[in-house]
Amino acid sequence: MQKGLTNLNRYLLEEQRKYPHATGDFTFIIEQIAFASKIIAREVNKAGIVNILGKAQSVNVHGEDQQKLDVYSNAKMIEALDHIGKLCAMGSEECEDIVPIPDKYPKGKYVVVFDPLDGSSNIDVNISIGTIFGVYRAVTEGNQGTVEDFLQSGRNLVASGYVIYGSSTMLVYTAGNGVSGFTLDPGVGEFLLSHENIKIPEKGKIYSFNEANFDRWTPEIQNYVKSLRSNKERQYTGRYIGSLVADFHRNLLKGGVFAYPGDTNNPNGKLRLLYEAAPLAYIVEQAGGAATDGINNILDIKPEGIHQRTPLVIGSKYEVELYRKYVTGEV
Ligand code: AHM
Ligand code: MG
Repeated sequence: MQKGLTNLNRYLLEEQRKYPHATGDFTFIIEQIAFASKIIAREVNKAGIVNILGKAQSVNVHGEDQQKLDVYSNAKMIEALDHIGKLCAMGSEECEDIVPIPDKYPKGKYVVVFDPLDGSSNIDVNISIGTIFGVYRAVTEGNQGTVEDFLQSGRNLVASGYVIYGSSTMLVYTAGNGVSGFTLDPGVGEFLLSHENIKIPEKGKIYSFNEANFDRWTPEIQNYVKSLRSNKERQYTGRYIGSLVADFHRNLLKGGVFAYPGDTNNPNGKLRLLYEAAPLAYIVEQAGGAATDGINNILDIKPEGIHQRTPLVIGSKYEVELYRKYVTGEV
């Protein structure tokens, strides 16, 4: 497809035509997510000016401070998706329970999961943040949407993606046919195809961990990090923003590994399987990379609860596989 002239809608339409039985439901869902992300991008960009930065009065279900833009972004994602008749429920990192579709609207066969604004603690300091999303087919009968519909492994994802609000706003997306990136042209308000068939390098030179947690990691994880630091053939460099979408996006394009392992304080790490780890794992796998919790492929883990956390090691195949080998004692 021709770069620059292909907007997201055209791309989705052309993809849809490859599947004669496709109804367009799915295309509509992605378009609405993109729409919500443009509204979020606008607010993120003007946050400093209109003085809406700062913490809201509420704390989310994980006991973390919510920023006002979290609340706002969550509301916009729900508003963009609740009325379209394609979903039977939504799941958000910011909501304790699954989000039902209001009775007044028709229901559909999909469920959408999202972290509406990841890395929100970085908002005040002008660091790139992002929205992460995943789309599953509902598995339960009827169209009410139950928790069961969300407790699916990442293997069942129909699509996933993220939007990074950075020096430009970009939407990166897969529906199982490779990974494509679209950059928002603010002049026309359209996402334009800018990165076709994104592939992550097989090996990278970047590692991204919060090394302040080093003393709380297991000796196996410590040894893995030491092996990267002392690697003679490849001079690794450490890059850690502390904003998952930004760290992931850089490593996807440049190669490398991001890890948020478990530690003695938080055995399952910090990141959520459903809203963060699985959607990004699907992207990375489609780009030729890998994601593990140390033992299992992230995409094979079936969540037991919608807010379940998981250790996450994600990026280039070589570094992720090496991590698994260290943790399982193979090296
Ligand atoms: P959030 O979902 O509450 O915004 O937290 C997730 C963020 C990720 O973006 C980032 O990778 C991680 O927290 C950083 O954690 P830490 O500050 O412990 O290194
Ligand atoms: Mg998050």
